[in-house]
Amino acid sequence: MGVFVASLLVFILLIINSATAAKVRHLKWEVEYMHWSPDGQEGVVIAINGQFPGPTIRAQAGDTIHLHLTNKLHTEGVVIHWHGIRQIGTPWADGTASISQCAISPGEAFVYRFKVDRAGTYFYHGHYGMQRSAGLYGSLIVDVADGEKEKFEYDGEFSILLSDWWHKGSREQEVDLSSKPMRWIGEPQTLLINGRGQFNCSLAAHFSNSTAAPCKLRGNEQYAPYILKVHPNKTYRLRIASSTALAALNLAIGNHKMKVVEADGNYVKPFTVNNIDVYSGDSYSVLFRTDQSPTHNYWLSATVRGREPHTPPALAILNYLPTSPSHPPTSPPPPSPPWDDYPSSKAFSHKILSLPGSPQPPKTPHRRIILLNTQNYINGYTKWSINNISLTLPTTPYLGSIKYNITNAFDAKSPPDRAPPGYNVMRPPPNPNSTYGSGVYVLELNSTVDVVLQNANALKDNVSEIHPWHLHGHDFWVVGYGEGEFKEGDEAGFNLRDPPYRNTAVIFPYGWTALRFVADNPGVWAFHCHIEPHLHLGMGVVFAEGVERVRGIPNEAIACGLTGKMLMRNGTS
Ligand SMILES: [Cu+2]
Repeated sequence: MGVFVASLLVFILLIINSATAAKVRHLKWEVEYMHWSPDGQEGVVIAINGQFPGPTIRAQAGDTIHLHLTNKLHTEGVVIHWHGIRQIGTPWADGTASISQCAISPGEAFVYRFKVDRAGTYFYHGHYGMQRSAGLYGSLIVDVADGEKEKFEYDGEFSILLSDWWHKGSREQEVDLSSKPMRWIGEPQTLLINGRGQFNCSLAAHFSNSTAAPCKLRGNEQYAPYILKVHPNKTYRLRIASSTALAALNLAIGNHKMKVVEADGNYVKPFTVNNIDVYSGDSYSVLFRTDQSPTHNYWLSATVRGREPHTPPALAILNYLPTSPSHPPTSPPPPSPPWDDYPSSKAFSHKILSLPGSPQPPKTPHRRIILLNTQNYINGYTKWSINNISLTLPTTPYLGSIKYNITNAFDAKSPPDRAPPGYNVMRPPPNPNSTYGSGVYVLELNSTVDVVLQNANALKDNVSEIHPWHLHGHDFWVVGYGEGEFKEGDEAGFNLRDPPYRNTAVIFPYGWTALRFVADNPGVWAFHCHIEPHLHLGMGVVFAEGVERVRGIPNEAIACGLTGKMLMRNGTS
């Protein structure tokens, strides 16, 4: 009898377990340079397992990713950041060089082990130097757990990762940016959809009055367009993420409307648009209905936004089956708003609100940090600064130096919570000089923090750019946008009812954006402009909270700099 009850119990436990068991997904990656032709002109990309873009990671909410990464770049370190994954309890797996870990040395390996706790559309990318520009990125898609359902229905899905591509290599770009005077990288040669674009030829040459020659493609080229094969009268989910180094984009599907349903892994109140703005670091899901004539094909196009474009649109083809995909669309690529139509960009951002039932922001913050974004000079070098400090990352990762109380690893003084009073954000800086810094904003664990990102005029008169800011380790509520300078009292207008919950938010020229988040994830977290050359020139800050509570930092994550020496002294390395 006892044996029977016991085996019955085991049987029941097995059933319960198999129904809810989250899986561990084992992946083995090798990262190396490879010749590739993303746009018809051969260059080198950073590839993963011989693929560009890197392999798509697909998992279910609650799964653990166990990823063994070997760096085969030979002469440079590497790390990978899992963009949108909060790394709750695993801050050392966030993949930020100098912040969460040491760069993985050539020839060495590192295991990224972390939980994907929430369904959504994410991506991953290099977070060391300018390796994202070199093509180190891929998609990360988390489906709902078994037995769970999405809050919208669809018959099929596609995933597109947007990026921008330069013919000059990222190492040379890095030297250009760090030179005196700075040599700006300029606009990208090509925009890529899933790593594919066309330089020097156009798929839509027969529509435009440009001189671009028509592309002569067989379809198997590395730069042949991505094709979305659809059946008529169905609803499709299109997952969109942008890992561009620079370009803000606007995406449209000819003759088709899109219903926005997800942003950065969170549900939003659905709304329908003809085109969607996608900033670097953003991810979205949209639904579209294949309700157009099935004997035609249509364009999916991405165009540059917010900077005067010198780059042709990226094109993919929406192919209605059984029509042949080589049958060119009969209408021109969909129109997009002019690059400097900021009112329409703002209107789009303001439409993004959380779905009822989403996490709600605390009603009042414990602390407000105002981050003034300025362009500056330091000894003649062009930099970006936050409250007059241009971020320079230390050699010892903060996570280790803070956890083990190692002094002198970074600036002991915390950066200021606001810029000097009286700064005129509408004019170039009166004193353009700035300083380097590596200080940390130490946040009280579980406190509610408001961050106001304040845009300003750059060094040149009448120039203020869009900056998409991305927070690691948390989502934040985007509680407000405003024009000009943020003033005491503006918080009365914050949206605390249905603000979107996201990890990336944009500041518009001469404006401010207010975010609220709860510092509830012990670790050290980057918060920075997602434009890679801007971050490279110092446009970021570092937050830390509850680091004393962090347990289980793998030695390999901190075996460099002063923490490396500490491990050697302790005989643990
Ligand atoms: Cu920026």
